[in-house]
Parts: sequence; C-alpha cells; structure tokens
Amino acid sequence: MSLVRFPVRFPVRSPVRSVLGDVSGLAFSPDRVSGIQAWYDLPTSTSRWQDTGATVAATAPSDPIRLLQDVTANGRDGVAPSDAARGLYKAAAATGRAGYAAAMAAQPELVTNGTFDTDATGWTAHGSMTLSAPSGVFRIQRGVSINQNASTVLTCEVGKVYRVSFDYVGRSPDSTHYTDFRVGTTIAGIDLARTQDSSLAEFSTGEKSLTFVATATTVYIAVVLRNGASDDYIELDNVSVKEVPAAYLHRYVDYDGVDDVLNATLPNLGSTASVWYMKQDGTAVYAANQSISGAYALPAVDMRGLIIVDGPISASDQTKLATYYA
Ligand SMILES: [Ca+2]
Ligand SMILES: [Ca+2]
Repeated sequence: MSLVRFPVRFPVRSPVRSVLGDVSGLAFSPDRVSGIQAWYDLPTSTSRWQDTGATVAATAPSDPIRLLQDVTANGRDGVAPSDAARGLYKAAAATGRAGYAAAMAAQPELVTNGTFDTDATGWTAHGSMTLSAPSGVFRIQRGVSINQNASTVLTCEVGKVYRVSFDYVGRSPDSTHYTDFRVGTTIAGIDLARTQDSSLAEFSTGEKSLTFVATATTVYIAVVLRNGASDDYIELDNVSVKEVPAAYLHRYVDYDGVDDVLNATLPNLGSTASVWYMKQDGTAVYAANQSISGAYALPAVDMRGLIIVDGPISASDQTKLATYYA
C-alpha cells in the first residue's frame, strides 16, 4: 500500500507564545509575581552601588555593595548601615546553566601547550624540577629540593571570571608526595585559586576544576610538587584556562557572616507576606506567612536575588523564579 503524501498546513503560531507558553506573550520576570513589593536582583548591574548616594557602581567582583536598589518601581532599596556592613558583589561560573558546556568549548584556550603532545614547551621549571612529556602527558619530577614547581603564564582581563581545569594522571609509586595546583598573580601564588591534595589518598585521578576572578592581567599557573623524595614525579594533562562568558555567570552578593546586611523599609504587609530568594549555591528558599511592616533586614545569606510579596507565592511562580535564577 503506497503512502500518499499531502501538503499539510500547520497553524502559524506566535513564536513568543509557543516558546514561552504564556498567554500574555511576555517572558516571566520576578516583578510579574502577583503582589510583588520589592525585588533585589544581583544580575541587574544598574542596581548595585558602593555608596548610599548611588554614585559609585559595584561592577567588578569584590566591589562592596552599600546600596542594592529595588528593581521594581516601588523604591524599597536595600541599604547597608555602614561601609563595614557591606557585602561584596561576586560573579561565578553558572556551570549548571543550559548551554554552558558548549559555550565553554567555543572559548579560546589561554594555556600555551596544555596538552603536552610532544614536549613541555611553554612551562618553566623552578628549583630542581625536571619537566618532560612522556606519552603526551606532563611529568613534573623533583630533584633534591622540596616543594618546587612548574609554572606557565597567562594574559587575563581584570574582573573576568575564568575556569581552570586539568586531568590528574597520577604520580610515581613512592607516594609521599602530592600535587598542589595554584593560580596566582605571582609564580606559585595562591591569591586567586588553589586545589591541593592535603590528604593524599583523596586526590583521585581525573579532571579537576576551579574558577578564579582575575585581579591582574598577568596570571600564573603553578603545579607544585609537595613533599616526597628525590625523583618523585606527578603527571597531569589537558591543562586549560578559559574565560567564562558573561551569559554563563551567576551574580551574587557575598556576606561576611559577621555584620553584613541590607536593610529596607516596607509598608505594612500584615502577617501573610512572603519572601523568596535564590541562594548562591542554587538552593531556592521560600518563607510564607511573614510579618513585615516597616524596617526589614534582608536575610544575610549569599544570594542571587530576592523578592518580597504581599501574600503567598504560587507553586507555579516559585518554579518560574527558580528557573529565572538557575
Ligand atoms: Ca563586614
Ligand atoms: Ca596530552
């Protein structure tokens, strides 16, 4: 039986409706939650200020936040009571965001010879280290002196977020030595990032990664071989450093856990107000039936964003909020 094909006309859909599934045709935004009173949004660069007068923006990672403006038109700004009570603006890789892996794969590689295909060119031995590339992996072998390193240098952009990764291949059998992988603004400095095996047995083979925010244009990667005996070695491969694109960053406020806080003033919302926020670690917090009237201290929890609502927040809106801040 032959199959007869007919030209089929599909109904033409509005791309906005079909993508978002929202009859209003507008993308979800936290300020569309019913009963919204205030919205504090770390990704909104125009809402973060280092001073109460909104003259110095908090734009670079580790800039302090004295004033976090309410993104709604209600003007219920969050203000730290003193400079000492300012949390810090931070940015971190949003590794769980859709498309992150593909975006990172497309970023330029900043490490010269991180794959060690034929040799250890591009890396500098310090002290009595010997560098080689047997079988296409990076071997760092110590001589008589302890705690020396192999380094390479990168050119970064101040304030940008970078992901560093490497594969830990293994070490020589006489294993009283271990790897101390460092990122700093000086050779073997640890001011930007560090991962190390402080308990020896836990340093499994495979990919390790960490992120850092550049504070200088010249950044050093150093692989320190800690402890051990003469001729001990460690082996790494695929050392990579790439900038994390802006679209794949989480923006958040980092509190010191001591006195940092943002205070706002709200109208009398009675005892059924709700507060929702997304913590920096990706955990959403919903607190219903809150008594809010007048002075209100925002929870001093490292977070990406927070809203205050007069009344409950529906489960559907909570899901949308979580997706918005994912
Ligand atoms: Ca403080
Ligand atoms: Ca290799």
